[in-house]
Amino acid sequence: MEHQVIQVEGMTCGHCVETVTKAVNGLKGIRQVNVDLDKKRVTVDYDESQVDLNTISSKIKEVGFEVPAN
Ligand SMILES: [Cu+2]
Repeated sequence: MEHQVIQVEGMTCGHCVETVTKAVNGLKGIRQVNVDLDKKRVTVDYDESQVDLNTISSKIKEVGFEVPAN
């Protein structure tokens, strides 16, 4: 199991949190998603044999948020 914290820009309210949570949860291999609106962080636990960080970041961008490259 992989544990990652992703910095996400553009989330402003509970609706954004829900959008990101649902989008990431919809990916195969995701075990847990937690969005911290104040810290602009998405914490995710996932099965690295089924999904990777790039796929998760792409999904977050797809639903309208920014994931600064690091
Ligand atoms: Cu919002």
